[in-house]
Amino acid sequence: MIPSKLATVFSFIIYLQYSHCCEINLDVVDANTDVCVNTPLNIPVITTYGNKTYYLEVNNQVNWHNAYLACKQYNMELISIDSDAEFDYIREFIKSRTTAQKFHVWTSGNDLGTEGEYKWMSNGRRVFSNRWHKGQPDNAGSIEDCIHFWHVSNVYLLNDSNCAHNMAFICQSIKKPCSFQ
Ligand SMILES: [Ca+2]
Ligand SMILES: [Ca+2]
Repeated sequence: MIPSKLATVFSFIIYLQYSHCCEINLDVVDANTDVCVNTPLNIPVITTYGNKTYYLEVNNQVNWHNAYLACKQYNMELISIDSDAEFDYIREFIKSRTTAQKFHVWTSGNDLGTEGEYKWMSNGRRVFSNRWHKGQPDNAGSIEDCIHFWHVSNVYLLNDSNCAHNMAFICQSIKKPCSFQ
């Protein structure tokens, strides 16, 4: 009888452990399968191009690593640019949202893995672009590893810069903003 009672107690303990486990797991699954993007929508900084939705953060300027993490918190990715046409669209979008001089914007492009091999962090693809500022990328001071929209004389083109600098940033997603659904 005693072993039987012990078995009952152990069964109950196992039940409690599994029921606790599974409830938590379901919550995690729900969080990861959101069908829309929860970006801060109190300012009109969202646009779409092709199947992508973009969020431009203009008020919170941060270093490249924190820009990457901030996009993750919105269930998005720091922007990758698949074509010069996409670059031109985003450049005009940035220009339409700010007249500030020297307004620089982080992308996910970087050569942090291997110096001189520029890749988009969000999809691992190599950076092929005709939209570099003249003489860029130059790895100036041997400390420039992150790519941004560089605003010089009202022209936005790409530049590699020190990842520690604080800038605006753009997140992207193939999901729609929740408020648009
Ligand atoms: Ca570099
Ligand atoms: Ca540079």
